[in-house]
Amino acid sequence: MGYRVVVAGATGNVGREMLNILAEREFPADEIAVLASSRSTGLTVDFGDTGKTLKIQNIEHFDWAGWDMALFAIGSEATAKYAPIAAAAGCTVIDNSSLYRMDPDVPLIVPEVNPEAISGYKRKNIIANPNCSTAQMVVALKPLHDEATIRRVVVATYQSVSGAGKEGMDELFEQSRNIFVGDPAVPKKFTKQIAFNVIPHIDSFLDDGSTKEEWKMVVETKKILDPKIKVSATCVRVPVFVGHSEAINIEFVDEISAARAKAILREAPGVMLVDKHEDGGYVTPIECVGEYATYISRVREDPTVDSGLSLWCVSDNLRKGAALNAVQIAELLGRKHLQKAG
Ligand code: 11C
Repeated sequence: MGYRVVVAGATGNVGREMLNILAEREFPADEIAVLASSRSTGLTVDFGDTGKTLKIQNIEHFDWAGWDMALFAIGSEATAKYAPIAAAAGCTVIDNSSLYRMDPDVPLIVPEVNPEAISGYKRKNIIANPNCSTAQMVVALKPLHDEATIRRVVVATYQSVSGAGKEGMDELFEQSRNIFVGDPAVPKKFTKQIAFNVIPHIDSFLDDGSTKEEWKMVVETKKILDPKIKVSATCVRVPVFVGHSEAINIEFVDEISAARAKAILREAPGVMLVDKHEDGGYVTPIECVGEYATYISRVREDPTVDSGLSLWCVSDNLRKGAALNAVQIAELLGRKHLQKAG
C-alpha cells in the first residue's frame, strides 16, 4: 500500500517540479491530490511524463483527513492559513515557504545533511524545506565540515530569476525581447532591469543593511549544519532562467588541502564534482537544469587564511533548492516514520 499525497500549489514553478519529481522517482503514492487557489480549480496538470493528468482542486474546500503528507509550495501567507489545518488533520506538511523554517518546533531538513532531525516533526506535524540558496550550499559544506570543521563561510550568490517565480521568468524574457526590438525594458517584479544586468537585492531589506535572503542563508545554515558556523552572504539576482550559482569561500579550524577536499566531495551524497583545470572544465547553471545534483567546480586553496578553500557551487534551484529536497524529505518521512509502502 502506498501513500496518499497532496501537492499544494501545483500550478507554480515549484509545484510542477514536485509532480515531475514524484513521477520520476516513482514515489510510492496510491493517490495524489493537486491543489491550488480557486482561480485554477478544474484545470489539469501533468503528472510528470507519465501521460497522466491530475485535476486541480480548490485548496479552500479540501478535506485533509486521511491524507498522509502534503508538499506545500504556496508561499508563507497561504501556508499560515492551511498548514495548521492540514497538520491537525493528521497530514504531515512538508513546507517550501520560509514561514516555519526557524520555528524551534519544526525540523528544517536537507536529507544529505541532517536527516536525523526529522524525528522532531511530530511536535507540529510540519517539516520545513530550506531556501534554495541554503540547500545547495549546505550539501557542499557538510562533507567538508565533517572533515575539517568550518569556522566561517563567505558566499556570493548568482541567483536565477525562477527563484522569483514564473513572473520573474516572464520578466527576464519580456525585457530581453523588448531590448532587442528597441522597446523599453520596464521593471515590474524586480526593482531594476534584470535583462543584461545583475541586481544585488533579493527579498526585503533588514535594519542592518542586509537582505532577508542573506539572513536566511546565515540562520538556516546554522540550524541545518552547525550553529557555530559564521556565514556572510551577498545575494545577487542574475539574468539566468534556472540554476543558482554560488562562489563560496570557506575557512576551516583544521587543515584541509584542495586535493583532500576534492576526494571527499567526489564521494559526498548529492554532490557531483566537475573540476578540470581547462576551458569548460566546470559547471554553469544551464548545465544543471533538470538535474538532481549539486555541482562543485573550481575547488582551490585560499592562501590568505591558515586553512581555507574557495569553490563554485551550482544547482537547479527548483529541484535541489525546492521540489527535489521536498520529495527527498517525503521519502525520508515515509521510510523512517510512516512505513506504509512496502
Ligand atoms: C529566490 N531564494 O531565489 C529565493 C526563492 O525563502 O523559499 C525562495 C525563497 C524562499 O528568490
